Order: sequence, then C-alpha cells, then structure tokens
Amino acid sequence: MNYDSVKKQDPEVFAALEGEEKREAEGVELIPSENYVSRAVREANGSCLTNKYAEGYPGKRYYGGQEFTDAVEVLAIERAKKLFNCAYANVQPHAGAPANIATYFALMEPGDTLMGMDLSHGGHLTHGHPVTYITKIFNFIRYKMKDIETGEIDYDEMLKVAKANKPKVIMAGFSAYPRELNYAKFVEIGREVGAIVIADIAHIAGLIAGKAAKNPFDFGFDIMLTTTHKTLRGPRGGMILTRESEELAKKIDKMVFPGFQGGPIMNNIAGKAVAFGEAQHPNFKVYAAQIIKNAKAMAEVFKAHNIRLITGGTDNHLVLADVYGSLGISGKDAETLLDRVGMTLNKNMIADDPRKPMDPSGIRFGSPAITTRGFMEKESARVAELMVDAMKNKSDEKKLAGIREEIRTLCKRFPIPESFV
Ligand code: DSN
Repeated sequence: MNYDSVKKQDPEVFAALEGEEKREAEGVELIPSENYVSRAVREANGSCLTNKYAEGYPGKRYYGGQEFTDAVEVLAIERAKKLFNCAYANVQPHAGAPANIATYFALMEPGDTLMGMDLSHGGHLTHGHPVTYITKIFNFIRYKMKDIETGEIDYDEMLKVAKANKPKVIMAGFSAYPRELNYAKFVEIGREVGAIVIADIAHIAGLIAGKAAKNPFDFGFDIMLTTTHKTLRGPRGGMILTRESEELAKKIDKMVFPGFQGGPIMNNIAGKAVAFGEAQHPNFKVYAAQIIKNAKAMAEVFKAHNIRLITGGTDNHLVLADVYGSLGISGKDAETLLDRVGMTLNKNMIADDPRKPMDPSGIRFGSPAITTRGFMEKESARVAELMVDAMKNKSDEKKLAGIREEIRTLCKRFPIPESFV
C-alpha cells in the first residue's frame, strides 16, 4: 500500500506503518482471528466516507447528505443477509464486543441471566468473564466440555443448569474451541427453557459464508453475532444478524443506535460491503474449505509429534495445543520464541489450565491468514514442523536462525495478495 502522504507529513507514523507492512510480509501470521484484506477493502475502509456523520439508518438519518452513505449501508446489509441467509442485518457495530453488549442490552434487563461457554473451555470474555463490567449488570452462567480430549460439550449438564436458572439468552460460540457445536442441541435446550438462542460466530463467519461450516440459522438460532475481520476477511468491525423476528431486529437496531453507539463508521461499513461482495464469489467457498484442510494438516503434524491437542484435533480453522504439558515450554515462552522466528500466534489458556492467563499452558494458532496467502496443506504442514522444531530446539540459535530464514523464503514465495481473486 502506498503511504506517500503520511511519509511526507508524519515520518513517525510512517515508520510504524512501514514496519508493520514488513512484519506482515516477512512473517507467517497464525493468530486464528487475523487475516489480510484485499486492496479493495482497504481502499473502501480508507475512503472519504470517514468524513461523514450518518446517525440513524438508511432512509432515516439525523443529518443531511446521506445519498452515498445510504447506498453503501444498504449494499452491506443486503449482501450480509444473502451470505448468512437471514432477514435482518445490522452492520453498524464498531467491533465484536460492542455488537455483543448492544445485543445483551437489547434483549435483557439488569439481573437477567445469560448462559455461555466458560472462557477456559473456549468461550469469550464478552460471554461473561468476571473481568468484564457486564457481569455487574447481568448474571452469567456457564457450560463446559464434558470431555476435553474430544471437545464434546456436556449438553445434559447444560440442560440441567438452564432449567434451574432460566437464562433469557443461551449463547453458542467461542474464540478458542476447535470443534463444531451441536447447534440442534442448543436450540432444543433454548426452546425448552424459553431462551433466545444466539450464536457468536465471530471466528467462523467466513467458514459459514463459504459453506464450509454449518449455519446456526439452519437449526433455528434466533440471532448471530460476528466480527467481520477474521475468517470473513473484511475490515475490523462487528455485525448483528437476525434470522426472522422483526421484533428482535427492531430492538437490536434501536439499541445499537441510539441506545449504545453514536455515528456509524461509514468508511468501515463500505469496507464491510466490499468484503461481503468478495465472500459471495465462488472462490470464497474454495478459500473457506482450504482453511479447514490447512488447519487439519497443522494439527496432524502436532499429533505426529505427540503434542496434546485440546479436543484431540480440529474441525475448523484453529488448533489449541498444550505445549507446556507436552514440550515443557509455557504458552508465553512459545509465543515469544515463535514470534522471534517469524511465526506469530498467541498464548492461550487450555481447559482447566493449572497455569495463569498471562503465562498459560497452551498456544492457539490457525490457518485463515496463511490460506489467504495461498498456502496449501503442504506449506501449512511445513510451518507446523518448523513450529515444533523451534520449540524443541529453543536454545539452539543456529537452528532458530535457519527456521527464520526458511519462513522468510516461504513468505516471499507466497506474497500477501492484493486482489481477492
Ligand atoms: N480477540 C479475538 C480473538 O483473538 O479470538 C476475540 O475477541
């Protein structure tokens, strides 16, 4: 990308942008919630629409001059509805957490209960972790895996706890869970206790859009929450989708604006519209399927080295490995070491982790970004081999230098693509 004006006007910011461009170009991105957007998405996201206030919704704004903001937001909404097969889409949430919190505010009263996945078993902070402020407003109860080695959720216990606590909302979704949930079970339990059933698909939205993963709406989920920048390959942002209930969609629209947010970030919504257009392309299906093949190829390498994987493998885009238990290196040290040799991933708690969040037992890594780069199973497996090699030889500087070089060469062979197709 060209930063000529920044370069001329603000060398300090330019240095940071240039540094990040180089970091992204020369390293392998394995954080499963990250990706590379196309140049078209970047252009729309950096467009003149950043100048415009557009409080309200298409056709119903508080300020004038909305001809083009309306056009762009309608495009984003219509494309989102088609991609996820639903009747309503709100594309204004600035990010995933605001999308989730605005939805809670729309559907629950203070003191109401939400049932979500325990953070250490794969859930997300916004699903009710005690460090978040929303836990002072709502009551959160949790479900967990029954078997950490297979990833099976304890649906019987979930039903028992739901019956006893009558949650207003049941949330299916995760940020560190490598398996597909049993959506039919969630809907069954939700209907039985009279809860609204929501899926937080932030991590797997691209897999669903690309038909490589099941769509919770097909099982009767009421609402889906998502970010747009992970597997979906759009700009950083959030979105709320409602399957069919006009009543729920209206409540959500009213809460997103004026209840919770101010002016929508229209340039960001333009970026979302472009990304949703890309996700409708037949090639996106190929991309989504390849993400899963690549993650599986990486998981197989770890398994071949007898490294314990939480849930025993993966059905999606991410892998969670107990590197402390298997290799004696903590998640934090593995993250630092692998970053140094050009492979970026994150330390992660594993289920019932005996260690602390800032220095846990696990690492979480995935394939969305490398797949965008064009890696196939062969390259993905090689990256996994290099990860293991580095962790097993963490003090061998010569070996580590060789790994860094191999990663740089691999990245040169697979430059970050500018265009989507
Ligand atoms: N930070 C995101 C992730 O990495 O999963 C979730 O919010």
